[in-house]
Amino acid sequence: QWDPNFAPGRAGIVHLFEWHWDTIADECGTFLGPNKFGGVQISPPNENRIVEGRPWWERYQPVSYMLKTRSGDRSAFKDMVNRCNAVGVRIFADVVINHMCRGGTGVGIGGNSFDTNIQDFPGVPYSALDFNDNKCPTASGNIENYGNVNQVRNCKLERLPDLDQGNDYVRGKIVIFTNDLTSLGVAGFRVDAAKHMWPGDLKVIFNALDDLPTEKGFPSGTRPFIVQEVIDQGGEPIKANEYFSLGRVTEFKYGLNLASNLDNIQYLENFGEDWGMMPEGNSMVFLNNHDNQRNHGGGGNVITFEDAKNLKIFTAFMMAWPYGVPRIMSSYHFSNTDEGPPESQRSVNADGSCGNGWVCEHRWRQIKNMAAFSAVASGQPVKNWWDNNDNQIAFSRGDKAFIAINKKSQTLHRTLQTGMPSGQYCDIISGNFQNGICNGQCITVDDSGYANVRIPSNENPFVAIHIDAPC
Ligand code: ARE
Ligand code: CA
Repeated sequence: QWDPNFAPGRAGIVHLFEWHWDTIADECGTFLGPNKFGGVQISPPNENRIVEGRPWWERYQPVSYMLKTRSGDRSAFKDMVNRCNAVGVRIFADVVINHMCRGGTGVGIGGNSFDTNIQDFPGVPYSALDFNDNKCPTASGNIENYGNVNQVRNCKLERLPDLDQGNDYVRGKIVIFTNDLTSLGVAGFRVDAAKHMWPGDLKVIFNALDDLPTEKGFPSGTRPFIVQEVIDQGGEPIKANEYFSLGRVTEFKYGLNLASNLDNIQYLENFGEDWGMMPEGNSMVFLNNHDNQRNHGGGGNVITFEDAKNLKIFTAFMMAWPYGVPRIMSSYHFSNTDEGPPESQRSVNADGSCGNGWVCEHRWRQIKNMAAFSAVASGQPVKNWWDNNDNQIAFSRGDKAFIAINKKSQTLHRTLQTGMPSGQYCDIISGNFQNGICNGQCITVDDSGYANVRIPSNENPFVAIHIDAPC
Protein backbone atom coordinates (compact mmCIF):
# COMPACT_ATOMS: atom_id res chain seq x y z
CA GLN A 1 0.00 0.00 0.00
CA TRP A 2 0.95 3.67 -0.18
CA ASP A 3 1.88 4.65 3.39
CA PRO A 4 5.60 4.08 4.20
CA ASN A 5 4.74 3.02 7.78
CA PHE A 6 7.19 5.53 9.23
CA ALA A 7 7.43 5.96 12.99
CA PRO A 8 5.85 9.25 14.16
CA GLY A 9 7.74 12.47 13.32
CA ARG A 10 9.95 10.94 10.60
CA ALA A 11 10.47 11.75 6.93
CA GLY A 12 12.45 10.58 3.94
CA ILE A 13 13.94 7.29 2.81
CA VAL A 14 17.72 6.97 2.31
CA HIS A 15 18.92 4.44 -0.26
CA LEU A 16 22.04 3.02 1.41
CA PHE A 17 23.14 1.38 -1.83
CA GLU A 18 25.45 -1.60 -1.26
CA TRP A 19 25.90 -0.93 2.47
CA HIS A 20 26.47 -3.95 4.74
CA TRP A 21 23.74 -4.81 7.24
CA ASP A 22 25.91 -4.17 10.30
CA THR A 23 26.97 -0.76 8.95
CA ILE A 24 23.33 0.16 8.29
CA ALA A 25 22.44 -0.88 11.83
CA ASP A 26 25.18 1.40 13.13
CA GLU A 27 24.03 4.27 10.87
CA CYS A 28 20.45 3.90 12.15
CA GLY A 29 21.51 4.23 15.77
CA THR A 30 24.16 6.92 15.43
CA PHE A 31 22.72 9.08 12.64
CA LEU A 32 19.45 8.26 10.92
CA GLY A 33 17.34 7.85 14.07
CA PRO A 34 18.64 10.98 15.82
CA ASN A 35 18.16 13.01 12.61
CA LYS A 36 14.53 11.93 12.15
CA PHE A 37 14.90 9.97 8.91
CA GLY A 38 11.97 7.65 8.15
CA GLY A 39 13.66 4.66 6.60
CA VAL A 40 16.37 2.97 4.58
CA GLN A 41 16.10 1.27 1.21
CA ILE A 42 18.60 -1.60 1.21
CA SER A 43 20.18 -3.47 -1.67
CA PRO A 44 18.61 -6.84 -2.62
CA PRO A 45 19.04 -9.09 0.45
CA ASN A 46 18.71 -12.47 -1.28
CA GLU A 47 21.41 -14.74 -2.66
CA ASN A 48 22.81 -13.58 -6.00
CA ARG A 49 25.17 -14.88 -8.64
CA ILE A 50 28.84 -13.91 -8.22
CA VAL A 51 29.80 -12.03 -11.40
CA GLU A 52 33.38 -11.68 -12.61
CA GLY A 53 34.73 -8.34 -11.41
CA ARG A 54 31.95 -8.06 -8.80
CA PRO A 55 29.91 -5.34 -10.58
CA TRP A 56 27.22 -3.71 -8.42
CA TRP A 57 24.60 -5.26 -10.64
CA GLU A 58 25.41 -8.84 -9.64
CA ARG A 59 22.85 -8.32 -6.89
CA TYR A 60 20.08 -8.01 -9.50
CA GLN A 61 20.74 -11.63 -10.54
CA PRO A 62 19.01 -13.84 -7.96
CA VAL A 63 20.06 -17.45 -7.35
CA SER A 64 17.67 -18.09 -4.43
CA TYR A 65 15.70 -16.26 -1.73
CA MET A 66 18.22 -17.20 0.97
CA LEU A 67 19.24 -14.10 2.93
CA LYS A 68 22.94 -14.16 2.12
CA THR A 69 24.76 -11.47 0.12
CA ARG A 70 27.95 -9.48 0.40
CA SER A 71 25.97 -7.18 2.72
CA GLY A 72 25.69 -9.95 5.26
CA ASP A 73 23.87 -13.11 6.29
CA ARG A 74 20.47 -13.76 7.85
CA SER A 75 21.53 -13.09 11.44
CA ALA A 76 23.16 -9.77 10.46
CA PHE A 77 19.99 -8.92 8.54
CA LYS A 78 17.77 -9.65 11.56
CA ASP A 79 20.04 -7.59 13.80
CA MET A 80 19.94 -4.64 11.38
CA VAL A 81 16.13 -4.62 11.13
CA ASN A 82 15.70 -4.86 14.90
CA ARG A 83 18.25 -2.14 15.65
CA CYS A 84 16.82 0.23 13.02
CA ASN A 85 13.20 -0.32 14.05
CA ALA A 86 14.27 0.24 17.67
CA VAL A 87 15.28 3.84 16.79
CA GLY A 88 12.28 4.48 14.54
CA VAL A 89 14.00 3.84 11.20
CA ARG A 90 12.18 1.48 8.83
CA ILE A 91 13.86 -0.99 6.48
CA PHE A 92 12.56 -1.30 2.90
CA ALA A 93 13.92 -4.24 0.92
CA ASP A 94 14.71 -4.09 -2.79
CA VAL A 95 13.08 -7.30 -4.05
CA VAL A 96 14.06 -8.78 -7.43
CA ILE A 97 11.15 -11.07 -8.28
CA ASN A 98 10.82 -10.62 -12.05
CA HIS A 99 13.72 -12.88 -12.95
CA MET A 100 16.59 -15.07 -11.84
CA CYS A 101 20.27 -14.93 -12.82
CA ARG A 102 22.02 -15.58 -16.12
CA GLY A 103 25.38 -17.15 -16.64
CA GLY A 104 25.18 -20.87 -17.47
CA THR A 105 26.03 -23.03 -14.48
CA GLY A 106 27.47 -21.75 -11.25
CA VAL A 107 27.10 -21.30 -7.52
CA GLY A 108 25.54 -18.33 -5.78
CA ILE A 109 27.04 -16.34 -2.92
CA GLY A 110 25.14 -18.52 -0.45
CA GLY A 111 26.40 -21.77 -1.96
CA ASN A 112 23.30 -22.70 -3.95
CA SER A 113 23.95 -23.97 -7.45
CA PHE A 114 22.13 -22.88 -10.59
CA ASP A 115 22.02 -24.02 -14.20
CA THR A 116 20.46 -21.47 -16.50
CA ASN A 117 20.80 -23.82 -19.46
CA ILE A 118 17.90 -25.80 -18.03
CA GLN A 119 16.44 -23.00 -15.85
CA ASP A 120 17.31 -24.99 -12.74
CA PHE A 121 17.52 -23.09 -9.40
CA PRO A 122 17.53 -25.77 -6.67
CA GLY A 123 17.98 -23.13 -3.95
CA VAL A 124 14.32 -22.05 -4.34
CA PRO A 125 13.61 -24.51 -6.12
CA TYR A 126 12.59 -23.28 -9.56
CA SER A 127 12.60 -25.37 -12.75
CA ALA A 128 11.91 -24.65 -16.42
CA LEU A 129 8.19 -24.96 -15.63
CA ASP A 130 8.39 -21.69 -13.71
CA PHE A 131 9.66 -19.42 -16.47
CA ASN A 132 7.99 -17.56 -19.32
CA ASP A 133 9.97 -19.07 -22.17
CA ASN A 134 6.87 -20.41 -23.92
CA LYS A 135 4.98 -17.13 -23.38
CA CYS A 136 7.56 -14.87 -24.96
CA PRO A 137 6.70 -13.86 -28.55
CA THR A 138 10.28 -13.14 -29.69
CA ALA A 139 12.62 -15.70 -31.23
CA SER A 140 15.53 -14.46 -29.12
CA GLY A 141 13.46 -14.80 -25.94
CA ASN A 142 14.54 -11.28 -25.03
CA ILE A 143 12.62 -8.01 -24.90
CA GLU A 144 13.25 -6.49 -28.30
CA ASN A 145 10.60 -3.77 -28.38
CA TYR A 146 9.29 -1.82 -25.40
CA GLY A 147 6.32 -0.93 -27.56
CA ASN A 148 5.10 -4.53 -27.28
CA VAL A 149 3.40 -5.17 -23.96
CA ASN A 150 3.67 -8.97 -24.16
CA GLN A 151 7.41 -8.76 -24.82
CA VAL A 152 7.99 -6.37 -21.91
CA ARG A 153 6.19 -8.68 -19.47
CA ASN A 154 6.92 -12.18 -20.83
CA CYS A 155 10.37 -11.88 -22.40
CA LYS A 156 13.78 -11.55 -20.80
CA LEU A 157 14.87 -8.17 -19.43
CA GLU A 158 18.61 -7.93 -20.09
CA ARG A 159 18.56 -11.61 -21.10
CA LEU A 160 17.63 -12.62 -17.55
CA PRO A 161 15.45 -15.76 -17.17
CA ASP A 162 11.91 -14.41 -16.82
CA LEU A 163 9.83 -15.91 -14.01
CA ASP A 164 6.15 -16.61 -14.64
CA GLN A 165 4.28 -14.75 -11.89
CA GLY A 166 1.06 -16.16 -13.38
CA ASN A 167 2.12 -19.57 -12.07
CA ASP A 168 0.73 -20.38 -8.59
CA TYR A 169 3.91 -22.15 -7.55
CA VAL A 170 6.05 -19.11 -8.47
CA ARG A 171 3.61 -16.79 -6.71
CA GLY A 172 3.88 -19.01 -3.65
CA LYS A 173 7.68 -18.84 -3.59
CA ILE A 174 7.67 -15.06 -3.98
CA VAL A 175 5.14 -14.69 -1.15
CA ILE A 176 7.22 -16.95 1.13
CA PHE A 177 10.27 -14.77 0.38
CA THR A 178 8.55 -11.44 0.99
CA ASN A 179 6.69 -12.70 4.09
CA ASP A 180 10.01 -13.94 5.45
CA LEU A 181 11.32 -10.37 5.20
CA THR A 182 8.31 -8.75 6.90
CA SER A 183 8.36 -11.43 9.61
CA LEU A 184 11.82 -10.07 10.48
CA GLY A 185 10.43 -6.52 10.70
CA VAL A 186 10.90 -5.16 7.17
CA ALA A 187 8.25 -2.44 6.60
CA GLY A 188 7.89 -2.73 2.83
CA PHE A 189 9.44 -3.24 -0.57
CA ARG A 190 10.94 -1.57 -3.60
CA VAL A 191 9.73 -3.90 -6.36
CA ASP A 192 12.45 -4.19 -9.00
CA ALA A 193 11.44 -4.21 -12.69
CA ALA A 194 7.73 -3.99 -11.86
CA LYS A 195 7.06 -2.85 -15.45
CA HIS A 196 8.04 -6.35 -16.51
CA MET A 197 5.34 -8.08 -14.47
CA TRP A 198 1.60 -8.12 -15.10
CA PRO A 199 -0.28 -5.90 -12.61
CA GLY A 200 -2.87 -8.65 -12.19
CA ASP A 201 -0.19 -11.09 -11.04
CA LEU A 202 1.37 -8.54 -8.69
CA LYS A 203 -2.08 -7.88 -7.23
CA VAL A 204 -2.46 -11.57 -6.32
CA ILE A 205 1.04 -11.64 -4.82
CA PHE A 206 0.68 -8.42 -2.80
CA ASN A 207 -2.76 -9.44 -1.52
CA ALA A 208 -1.20 -12.64 -0.19
CA LEU A 209 1.38 -10.74 1.85
CA ASP A 210 1.03 -10.93 5.63
CA ASP A 211 0.30 -7.82 7.68
CA LEU A 212 3.41 -6.40 9.33
CA PRO A 213 4.03 -8.20 12.64
CA THR A 214 2.64 -6.60 15.79
CA GLU A 215 5.51 -8.19 17.73
CA LYS A 216 7.82 -5.93 15.73
CA GLY A 217 5.89 -2.89 16.92
CA PHE A 218 3.55 -2.34 13.97
CA PRO A 219 -0.13 -1.62 14.67
CA SER A 220 -2.27 -4.69 13.85
CA GLY A 221 -3.47 -4.74 10.27
CA THR A 222 -0.53 -2.69 8.93
CA ARG A 223 0.10 -3.55 5.29
CA PRO A 224 3.60 -3.61 3.76
CA PHE A 225 4.63 -0.40 1.96
CA ILE A 226 5.01 -1.00 -1.75
CA VAL A 227 6.94 1.12 -4.26
CA GLN A 228 7.11 -0.31 -7.76
CA GLU A 229 9.96 0.56 -10.10
CA VAL A 230 8.23 1.52 -13.34
CA ILE A 231 10.22 3.79 -15.63
CA ASP A 232 7.51 5.73 -17.46
CA GLN A 233 8.73 8.79 -19.29
CA GLY A 234 5.98 8.53 -21.87
CA GLY A 235 6.22 7.00 -25.32
CA GLU A 236 5.53 3.41 -24.28
CA PRO A 237 2.22 1.50 -24.03
CA ILE A 238 2.90 0.46 -20.43
CA LYS A 239 1.99 3.30 -18.05
CA ALA A 240 2.76 3.89 -14.41
CA ASN A 241 -0.98 4.21 -13.71
CA GLU A 242 -1.48 0.50 -14.36
CA TYR A 243 0.28 -0.02 -11.04
CA PHE A 244 -1.39 2.73 -8.94
CA SER A 245 -3.92 0.36 -7.36
CA LEU A 246 -1.10 -1.86 -6.03
CA GLY A 247 1.10 0.70 -4.26
CA ARG A 248 3.30 3.69 -4.99
CA VAL A 249 5.28 4.00 -8.19
CA THR A 250 8.67 5.59 -8.89
CA GLU A 251 8.12 8.98 -10.54
CA PHE A 252 11.19 9.33 -12.78
CA LYS A 253 9.85 12.58 -14.27
CA TYR A 254 10.45 14.32 -10.93
CA GLY A 255 14.23 14.24 -11.15
CA LEU A 256 14.21 14.96 -14.88
CA ASN A 257 11.88 17.97 -14.46
CA LEU A 258 14.07 19.52 -11.75
CA ALA A 259 17.31 18.81 -13.63
CA SER A 260 15.93 20.58 -16.68
CA ASN A 261 14.83 23.62 -14.64
CA LEU A 262 17.89 24.29 -12.52
CA ASP A 263 17.64 28.00 -13.25
CA ASN A 264 13.90 28.37 -13.64
CA ILE A 265 12.90 27.73 -10.05
CA GLN A 266 10.26 30.47 -10.17
CA TYR A 267 8.18 27.94 -12.17
CA LEU A 268 8.07 25.46 -9.27
CA GLU A 269 4.99 27.02 -7.63
CA ASN A 270 2.76 24.35 -9.21
CA PHE A 271 5.35 21.55 -9.22
CA GLY A 272 3.38 18.32 -9.25
CA GLU A 273 0.54 16.93 -11.34
CA ASP A 274 0.41 20.18 -13.35
CA TRP A 275 3.82 19.16 -14.67
CA GLY A 276 2.46 15.86 -16.03
CA MET A 277 3.53 13.85 -13.03
CA MET A 278 1.38 11.20 -11.34
CA PRO A 279 -1.05 11.99 -8.51
CA GLU A 280 0.84 12.97 -5.34
CA GLY A 281 -0.36 10.00 -3.29
CA ASN A 282 0.95 7.47 -5.80
CA SER A 283 4.49 8.76 -6.16
CA MET A 284 7.93 8.00 -4.79
CA VAL A 285 10.24 10.86 -5.80
CA PHE A 286 14.02 11.24 -6.07
CA LEU A 287 16.62 13.36 -7.84
CA ASN A 288 18.64 10.36 -9.06
CA ASN A 289 18.77 6.63 -8.42
CA HIS A 290 21.41 3.88 -8.53
CA ASP A 291 20.76 3.32 -12.24
CA ASN A 292 20.58 6.78 -13.73
CA GLN A 293 23.43 8.19 -11.63
CA ARG A 294 25.59 5.85 -13.73
CA ASN A 295 23.67 5.85 -17.01
CA HIS A 296 21.90 2.56 -16.38
CA GLY A 297 18.14 2.43 -16.66
CA GLY A 298 15.92 5.36 -17.56
CA GLY A 299 17.71 7.96 -19.66
CA GLY A 300 17.89 11.69 -19.21
CA ASN A 301 20.17 13.98 -17.22
CA VAL A 302 19.74 14.00 -13.48
CA ILE A 303 21.31 15.88 -10.56
CA THR A 304 23.85 13.74 -8.70
CA PHE A 305 26.55 14.15 -6.06
CA GLU A 306 28.85 15.26 -8.88
CA ASP A 307 26.96 18.60 -8.75
CA ALA A 308 27.00 19.03 -4.97
CA LYS A 309 25.58 22.58 -4.91
CA ASN A 310 22.48 21.72 -6.94
CA LEU A 311 22.06 18.37 -5.19
CA LYS A 312 21.83 20.22 -1.85
CA ILE A 313 19.44 22.87 -3.15
CA PHE A 314 17.08 20.53 -4.97
CA THR A 315 17.15 17.85 -2.28
CA ALA A 316 16.14 20.59 0.17
CA PHE A 317 13.35 21.60 -2.22
CA MET A 318 12.25 17.96 -2.55
CA MET A 319 12.18 17.51 1.24
CA ALA A 320 10.34 20.84 1.74
CA TRP A 321 7.80 20.35 -1.07
CA PRO A 322 4.67 18.27 -0.27
CA TYR A 323 4.70 15.97 -3.31
CA GLY A 324 5.46 12.25 -3.05
CA VAL A 325 7.51 10.16 -0.62
CA PRO A 326 11.09 11.41 -1.09
CA ARG A 327 14.09 9.09 -1.43
CA ILE A 328 17.67 10.30 -1.05
CA MET A 329 20.37 8.40 -2.96
CA SER A 330 23.47 7.64 -0.90
CA SER A 331 26.31 6.66 -3.22
CA TYR A 332 29.88 5.55 -3.46
CA HIS A 333 32.46 7.09 -5.79
CA PHE A 334 32.93 5.11 -9.00
CA SER A 335 35.12 5.44 -12.08
CA ASN A 336 33.08 3.23 -14.40
CA THR A 337 29.39 2.38 -14.65
CA ASP A 338 29.83 -1.28 -13.62
CA GLU A 339 32.17 -0.72 -10.67
CA GLY A 340 31.05 -2.41 -7.48
CA PRO A 341 31.24 -0.87 -3.99
CA PRO A 342 34.49 0.00 -2.19
CA GLU A 343 36.32 -2.84 -0.44
CA SER A 344 35.73 -1.39 3.02
CA GLN A 345 32.59 0.09 4.49
CA ARG A 346 32.14 3.80 5.16
CA SER A 347 34.29 5.48 7.77
CA VAL A 348 32.99 8.60 9.55
CA ASN A 349 35.19 11.72 9.69
CA ALA A 350 35.20 14.20 12.57
CA ASP A 351 32.89 16.52 10.59
CA GLY A 352 30.36 13.70 10.10
CA SER A 353 31.21 13.11 6.45
CA CYS A 354 32.17 9.67 5.15
CA GLY A 355 35.48 8.25 3.97
CA ASN A 356 36.71 5.07 2.26
CA GLY A 357 35.10 6.05 -1.06
CA TRP A 358 31.54 6.54 0.21
CA VAL A 359 29.78 9.80 -0.68
CA CYS A 360 27.10 9.69 2.06
CA GLU A 361 25.03 12.52 0.57
CA HIS A 362 22.48 11.88 3.31
CA ARG A 363 25.08 13.04 5.84
CA TRP A 364 25.65 16.42 4.22
CA ARG A 365 24.37 19.06 6.68
CA GLN A 366 22.17 20.83 4.09
CA ILE A 367 20.49 17.48 3.33
CA LYS A 368 20.33 15.71 6.69
CA ASN A 369 18.76 18.71 8.45
CA MET A 370 15.92 18.69 5.93
CA ALA A 371 14.63 15.36 7.27
CA ALA A 372 13.50 17.05 10.50
CA PHE A 373 12.16 19.99 8.45
CA SER A 374 10.13 17.62 6.30
CA ALA A 375 8.81 15.75 9.35
CA VAL A 376 7.73 18.98 11.09
CA ALA A 377 6.09 20.22 7.87
CA SER A 378 4.22 16.97 7.25
CA GLY A 379 0.55 17.57 6.49
CA GLN A 380 1.05 21.36 6.33
CA PRO A 381 0.01 23.10 3.08
CA VAL A 382 2.31 25.34 1.05
CA LYS A 383 1.60 28.97 1.98
CA ASN A 384 3.10 32.41 1.28
CA TRP A 385 4.71 31.43 -2.01
CA TRP A 386 6.92 34.25 -3.22
CA ASP A 387 9.17 34.51 -6.25
CA ASN A 388 10.87 37.32 -8.05
CA ASN A 389 10.11 35.80 -11.43
CA ASP A 390 13.82 35.10 -11.76
CA ASN A 391 15.27 32.24 -9.68
CA GLN A 392 14.50 33.46 -6.21
CA ILE A 393 11.67 31.67 -4.37
CA ALA A 394 10.32 31.28 -0.85
CA PHE A 395 7.41 29.45 0.72
CA SER A 396 6.19 28.24 4.08
CA ARG A 397 4.55 25.00 5.17
CA GLY A 398 1.58 26.14 7.18
CA ASP A 399 2.91 27.90 10.23
CA LYS A 400 5.56 25.25 10.94
CA ALA A 401 8.42 25.85 8.51
CA PHE A 402 9.84 28.22 5.89
CA ILE A 403 12.44 27.98 3.13
CA ALA A 404 13.91 30.58 0.76
CA ILE A 405 16.17 29.72 -2.18
CA ASN A 406 18.36 32.08 -4.22
CA LYS A 407 19.60 30.75 -7.55
CA LYS A 408 20.43 34.20 -8.93
CA SER A 409 24.02 35.43 -8.83
CA GLN A 410 22.87 38.51 -6.92
CA THR A 411 22.20 38.43 -3.18
CA LEU A 412 18.58 37.93 -2.14
CA HIS A 413 17.88 40.52 0.57
CA ARG A 414 14.21 41.03 1.33
CA THR A 415 11.58 40.99 4.01
CA LEU A 416 9.49 37.90 3.40
CA GLN A 417 6.37 36.41 4.95
CA THR A 418 7.39 33.18 6.75
CA GLY A 419 3.93 32.25 8.04
CA MET A 420 5.59 31.35 11.33
CA PRO A 421 5.00 32.61 14.86
CA SER A 422 7.27 35.44 15.96
CA GLY A 423 10.59 34.34 17.41
CA GLN A 424 14.16 33.44 16.62
CA TYR A 425 14.83 30.37 14.46
CA CYS A 426 17.98 28.48 13.58
CA ASP A 427 18.84 28.45 9.89
CA ILE A 428 19.52 24.70 9.58
CA ILE A 429 21.31 25.17 6.26
CA SER A 430 24.12 27.42 7.54
CA GLY A 431 24.45 25.34 10.70
CA ASN A 432 23.04 22.65 12.94
CA PHE A 433 20.53 22.73 15.73
CA GLN A 434 21.89 20.19 18.20
CA ASN A 435 21.21 19.67 21.90
CA GLY A 436 19.20 22.88 21.90
CA ILE A 437 22.05 24.93 20.45
CA CYS A 438 22.08 26.61 17.02
CA ASN A 439 25.52 27.05 15.46
CA GLY A 440 24.14 28.60 12.27
CA GLN A 441 22.68 32.02 11.63
CA CYS A 442 19.55 33.03 13.53
CA ILE A 443 16.55 34.34 11.66
CA THR A 444 14.14 36.66 13.47
CA VAL A 445 10.43 36.47 12.64
CA ASP A 446 8.43 39.51 13.74
CA ASP A 447 4.90 39.62 15.16
CA SER A 448 3.33 39.62 11.71
CA GLY A 449 5.39 36.64 10.49
CA TYR A 450 7.88 38.66 8.45
CA ALA A 451 11.62 38.03 8.44
CA ASN A 452 14.36 40.07 6.86
CA VAL A 453 16.18 37.42 4.83
CA ARG A 454 19.62 37.87 3.30
CA ILE A 455 20.95 35.10 1.07
CA PRO A 456 24.18 35.72 -0.81
CA SER A 457 24.86 33.60 -3.85
CA ASN A 458 27.31 31.05 -2.45
CA GLU A 459 27.75 27.34 -1.68
CA ASN A 460 24.48 27.25 0.28
CA PRO A 461 22.23 29.89 -1.36
CA PHE A 462 19.18 28.98 0.69
CA VAL A 463 17.86 29.21 4.26
CA ALA A 464 15.41 26.89 6.04
CA ILE A 465 13.78 27.28 9.46
CA HIS A 466 11.17 25.31 11.38
CA ILE A 467 9.50 25.46 14.76
CA ASP A 468 11.50 22.56 16.27
CA ALA A 469 14.79 24.45 15.79
CA PRO A 470 14.61 27.75 17.69
CA CYS A 471 17.64 29.95 18.23
C1 ARE B 1 23.67 -7.02 -16.60
C2 ARE B 1 24.36 -6.59 -17.88
C3 ARE B 1 23.55 -7.02 -19.09
C4 ARE B 1 23.35 -8.54 -19.05
C5 ARE B 1 22.67 -8.88 -17.72
C6 ARE B 1 22.52 -10.38 -17.56
O1 ARE B 1 24.48 -5.16 -17.88
O2 ARE B 1 24.26 -6.70 -20.28
O3 ARE B 1 22.52 -8.95 -20.11
O4 ARE B 1 23.47 -8.43 -16.62
O5 ARE B 1 23.77 -10.97 -17.49
C7 ARE B 1 20.91 -3.99 -13.37
C8 ARE B 1 21.82 -3.34 -14.41
C9 ARE B 1 21.88 -4.17 -15.69
C10 ARE B 1 22.29 -5.59 -15.33
C11 ARE B 1 21.20 -6.15 -14.41
C12 ARE B 1 21.43 -7.61 -14.06
O6 ARE B 1 21.30 -2.07 -14.75
O7 ARE B 1 22.86 -3.61 -16.55
O8 ARE B 1 22.39 -6.38 -16.51
O9 ARE B 1 21.21 -5.39 -13.19
O10 ARE B 1 22.66 -7.76 -13.44
C13 ARE B 1 14.78 -1.31 -17.78
C14 ARE B 1 13.82 -1.88 -16.75
C15 ARE B 1 14.16 -1.42 -15.35
C16 ARE B 1 15.62 -1.73 -15.03
C17 ARE B 1 16.48 -1.04 -16.10
C18 ARE B 1 17.95 -1.33 -15.88
O11 ARE B 1 12.50 -1.47 -17.07
O12 ARE B 1 13.34 -2.09 -14.40
O13 ARE B 1 16.14 -1.55 -17.39
N1 ARE B 1 15.99 -1.30 -13.67
C19 ARE B 1 16.03 -2.33 -12.63
C20 ARE B 1 17.16 -2.08 -11.64
C21 ARE B 1 18.50 -2.30 -12.33
C22 ARE B 1 18.65 -3.76 -12.72
C23 ARE B 1 17.39 -4.38 -13.15
C24 ARE B 1 16.20 -3.72 -13.15
C25 ARE B 1 17.42 -5.83 -13.43
O14 ARE B 1 17.05 -0.77 -11.14
O15 ARE B 1 19.57 -1.90 -11.49
O16 ARE B 1 19.58 -3.86 -13.82
O17 ARE B 1 17.19 -6.46 -12.19
C26 ARE B 1 13.87 2.71 -21.05
C27 ARE B 1 12.67 1.86 -20.58
C28 ARE B 1 12.96 1.29 -19.21
C29 ARE B 1 14.31 0.53 -19.23
C30 ARE B 1 15.40 1.48 -19.70
C31 ARE B 1 16.75 0.78 -19.74
O18 ARE B 1 13.96 3.85 -20.24
O19 ARE B 1 11.51 2.67 -20.50
O20 ARE B 1 11.93 0.40 -18.80
O21 ARE B 1 14.60 0.10 -17.90
O22 ARE B 1 15.09 1.97 -20.99
O23 ARE B 1 16.68 -0.30 -20.60
CA1 CA C 1 8.68 -10.59 -16.67
